[in-house]
Amino acid sequence: MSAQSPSPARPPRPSSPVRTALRRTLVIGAVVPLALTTLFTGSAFAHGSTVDPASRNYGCWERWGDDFQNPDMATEDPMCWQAWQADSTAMWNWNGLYRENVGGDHRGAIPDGQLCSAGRTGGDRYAALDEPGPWHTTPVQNDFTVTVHDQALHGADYIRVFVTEQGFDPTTQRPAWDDLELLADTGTIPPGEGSPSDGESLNGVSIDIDVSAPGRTGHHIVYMIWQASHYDQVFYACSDVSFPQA
Ligand SMILES: [Cu+2]
Repeated sequence: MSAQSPSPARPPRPSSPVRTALRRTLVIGAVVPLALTTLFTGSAFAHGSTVDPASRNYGCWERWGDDFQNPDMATEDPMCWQAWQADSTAMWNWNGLYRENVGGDHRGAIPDGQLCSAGRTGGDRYAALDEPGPWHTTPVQNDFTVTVHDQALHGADYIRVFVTEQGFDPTTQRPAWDDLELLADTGTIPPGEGSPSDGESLNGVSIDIDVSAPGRTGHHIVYMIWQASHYDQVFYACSDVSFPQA
């Protein structure tokens, strides 16, 4: 795929198993003031995550951030409840689930069973995100779009999207690397590329990545690795989705 193409149209799907089409939207008039705003509001901790389908901690923050002590959460959204009880800062810092200086060796840096917390980055802060259980799922089709939000216009060396293999059960299993199938790899994304997002906390750019995950039904995990390009800083995210039943 051409990295230079300004066209927002989706290119035809290649026959390669890695089927991805990164939709690029350059909004020249909007990106520059947005970049300045980001720089001058001191958002030193602005990073990002997968916002659609929502990552575990972004979703818990989005659904419950303004009502996180509501006991109804324990029955309505029990995995978020246990995450909030374990460490609320995992939600307040939904955009900060990253590791640094991984040198591209994600497998070496993150043990099996700890993918959702990026190998318990930050100590125990994100550990509850590794817990298997009935996480809230976002319904998707087998062809769907993953939206990653880049708050500080870091850009990317690449964003990779994986989906668990059919047969994996997020309600009882913690994902291991061998449970994942790589389904999209964007290559380089220049800083600021993407589209502005609505929402007070989504003040950077959103990057859409088309993914095709044939053969899946029911609850799965979408795993995202975003290798930011300003520094060796890598963001990881587990998002729970439900594919149509066959
Ligand atoms: Cu950052």
